[in-house]
Amino acid sequence: MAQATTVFVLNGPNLNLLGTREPGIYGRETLADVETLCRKTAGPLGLRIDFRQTNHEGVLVDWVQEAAAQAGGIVLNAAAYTHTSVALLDALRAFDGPVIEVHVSNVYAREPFRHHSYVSARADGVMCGVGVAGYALALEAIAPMLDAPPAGKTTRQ
Ligand code: CA2
Repeated sequence: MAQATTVFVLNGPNLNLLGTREPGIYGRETLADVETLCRKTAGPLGLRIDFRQTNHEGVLVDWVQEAAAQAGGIVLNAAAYTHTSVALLDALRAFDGPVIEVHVSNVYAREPFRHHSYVSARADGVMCGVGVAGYALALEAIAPMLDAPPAGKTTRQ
């Protein structure tokens, strides 16, 4: 049985390197800092978070399927799989709860291949280009969606 107040915070490939390289694009915070931020943000919102990172596409798919049984919502930074993975989109389409897509960098100010997101086709909202604060904002956005459908929507497509 899915726990409505549990949110899976899922991170894709190379995000384990956050804070170690390319600070001009991704800042200096590490993924451990992001997890701490998420936990601090989730507490007052009454959310329990399950924070994970993988470098493997199929593992992300497995986790989205697991979320269907265990979580009310998903905050997802799919990293490079954002721009390539139909498999991830298909998995997200089988998930009934709210999904917020996060990107640390402003992907629209970067290379053209980062301008398309498969995840966005299913996401209820997108946080992009505000640094790791986007994770906290995503949790604030998803909290009220866990009890009610997203504004303007009666059913998900
Ligand atoms: O801006 C984001 O959060 C991205 O999802 C990060 C991905 C990138 O492929 C997306 O286009 C945008 C890359 C994550 C890799 O992060 C690194 C951090 C430090 C050093 C190397 C990679």
